[in-house]
Amino acid sequence: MAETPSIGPRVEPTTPVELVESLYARYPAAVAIAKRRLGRPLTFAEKVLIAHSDDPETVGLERGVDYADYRPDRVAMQDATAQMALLQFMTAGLARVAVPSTVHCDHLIQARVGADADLETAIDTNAEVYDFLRSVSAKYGIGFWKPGSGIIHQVVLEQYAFPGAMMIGTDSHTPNAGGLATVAIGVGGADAVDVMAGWPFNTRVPELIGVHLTGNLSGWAAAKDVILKVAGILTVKGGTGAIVEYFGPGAASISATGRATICNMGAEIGATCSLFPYDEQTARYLTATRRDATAALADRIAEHLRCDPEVVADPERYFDRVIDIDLDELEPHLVGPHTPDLDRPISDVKQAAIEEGYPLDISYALVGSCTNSSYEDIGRAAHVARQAKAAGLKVRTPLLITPGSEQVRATIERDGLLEDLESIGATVLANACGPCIGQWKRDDIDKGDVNTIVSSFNRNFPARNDGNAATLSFIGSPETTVAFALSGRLDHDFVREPLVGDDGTELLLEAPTADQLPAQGFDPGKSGFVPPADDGSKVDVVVDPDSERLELLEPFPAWDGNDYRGLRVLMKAVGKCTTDHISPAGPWLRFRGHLTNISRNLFIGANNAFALDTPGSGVDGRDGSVKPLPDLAAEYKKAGIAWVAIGDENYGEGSSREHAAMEPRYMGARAIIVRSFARIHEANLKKQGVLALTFKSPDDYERVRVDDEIDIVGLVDLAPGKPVTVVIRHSNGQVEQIETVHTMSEEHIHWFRAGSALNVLRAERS
Ligand code: MIC
Ligand code: SF4
Repeated sequence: MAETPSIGPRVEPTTPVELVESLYARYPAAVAIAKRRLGRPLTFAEKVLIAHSDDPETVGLERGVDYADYRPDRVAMQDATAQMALLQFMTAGLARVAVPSTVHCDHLIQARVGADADLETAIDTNAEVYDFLRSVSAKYGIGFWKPGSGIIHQVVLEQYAFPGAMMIGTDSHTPNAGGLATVAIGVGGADAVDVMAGWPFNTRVPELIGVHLTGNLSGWAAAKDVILKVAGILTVKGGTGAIVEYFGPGAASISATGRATICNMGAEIGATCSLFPYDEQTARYLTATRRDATAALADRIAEHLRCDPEVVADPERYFDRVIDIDLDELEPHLVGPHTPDLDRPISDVKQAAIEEGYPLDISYALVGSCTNSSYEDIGRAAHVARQAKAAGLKVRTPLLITPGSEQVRATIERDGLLEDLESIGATVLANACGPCIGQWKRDDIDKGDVNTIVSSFNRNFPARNDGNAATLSFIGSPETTVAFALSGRLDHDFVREPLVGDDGTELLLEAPTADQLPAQGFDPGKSGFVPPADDGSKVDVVVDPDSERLELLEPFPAWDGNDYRGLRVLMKAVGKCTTDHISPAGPWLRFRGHLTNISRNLFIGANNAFALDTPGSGVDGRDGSVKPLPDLAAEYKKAGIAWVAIGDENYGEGSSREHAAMEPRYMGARAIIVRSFARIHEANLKKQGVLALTFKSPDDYERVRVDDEIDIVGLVDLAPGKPVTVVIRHSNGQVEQIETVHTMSEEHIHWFRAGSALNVLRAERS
């Protein structure tokens, strides 16, 4: 492993051009080696991966099989995940981070009245956490972006991403930077800690899904509709373990920020990341964001920043799967409720809403989030607003707008776009995640009220935005969202039917148009960047032992060398069990730096097969009593009873939050056994020393009963590719033996034995 750097990497508010140059210098040789080894042309993703491999001559190349070590160019963390990541980093005993890293304050700002007041309140209520993040960043050589500077993925796109780069980020929507031709992968904090400590990023070589774009985006169809359509085709697990690469002539009609929307929401299909090639659109965006020097460098190696021509000519030969999308035929879409892959063209929404009994009145419309808050997005939304204003119409549904970054906010304000939206009744919120992550103080409904909301966000899992599982959340583009806000009705097809004002005025909206980039250039607004201290050793990081929001971490115990015997089944999830079910956000974001306190939310959103009437509750295997799952886990823990949790398909879908893995670990889980896992969550469990097992035969899920005791045996012989035997002891004395499989490499098994990956890092440092 790398020695502790005495001088850390340069951390600035943008990527230094020398870093781009030194990476590009590696490309020609690395690409040539991969071509020689594989004996064929390469896709763009393959070029980025090989250029970042630890050793191009020996790195594993077999997709979906080999594990490989990569050296990302940077690490980005947002405030809700950075706390746990940095609490772990602090225990590693390093002086500074080894790779350029930044922290972005965006998740903890609650939307309540409007931008300025909400930001002030956030700075006040989160002072302890912001102070912690600021001082840890200063100490360890990490750049700090203050609250109000914007959502992590927008800031990364505007400042740091560049063509051919590779980065990791502690947030599942990190792939947003794929819009700027960056391989950007969402990870848990423990993965970020490894890279910041100078270790490589180890992951399985991704499979490759190609999306061939033809035609041109036009009319109401927006970039968002491309990914909504792809989500409908691939479903929420269809991208698992794969990079989705977009190519073909249609890409040229999609702006860099539109591409970022598409790549961002690739998280919703489970993709490792998504990627667009470098071209004029990318160069234009780089220039508009004051990075023309980077564009000039990229031009010089442009052939390496896209697929080889043979791949474009015959994609079926080189991708594991190819999807064709003709943009000329794309309609605006709406997805939901409850899952981002329930996809319908707008023309079908009316009938579906009536048939399914969705409430037809829309209670709120929300524009923004990291996926859709660019200059172009707001411009298209504002064009719809201008048409309504000219006809004297206002929104029938309250409309909230969250700009993605301070730069976008300042620019849309200067260019009058905010005013357009405000003139039809919109409220502008702080540059932050806000309602997207449940930081939304909503007073118009009671818990349990069934109601419909429409947003331009990316996730719509139950209870995500407002903590109310009965809210039906639908997702479309920003312009679609504004059009729905104007009619206030889910059964209004705004493409074909006119809006009708209170006085009978009719307005058939024209399809929106807007500039992709501001004609007068971006107004950078107030800079929110704080550089790290020159000498971090002088900076003290204080964690108050009585704090309810921050807690120093104790290492998890190492494996004791014995098989697991007599484990209880804490719960068996039925259907979707996302990270929002395992460890919800919203009010719980408060405790993201305090493992003991946040563990009180463990599984409170889960639908447990043994107690289906009350989500979040479980049955005590000892006496059959029903209680909240966090209480049951705490009682088992107190009694020294270890347990397993059982999951269905795509278990752990959604967020990168490692709390969803650390909490079970802390509360006594030894294994999570599922029909299938989402990628980041499975990696997080392995990092924290929990066995992540998959039923070899998915039907074995049915065998597990409420009062079973479970043994997991043969653990001394745990080996890559070798099934693990699970013995199920039913209370009637019957015993069943089943096989489970896992994706653990030698290294992952080492983590399991040591108790966690962090324990291995600590041991190597000492
Ligand atoms: C999300 O969109 O779910 C989040 C909140 O951004 C998460 C990160 C978190 O839970 O802090 C993500 O996507 O990884
Ligand atoms: Fe923030 Fe929402 Fe984006 Fe997650 S999806 S980073 S919560 S805006």
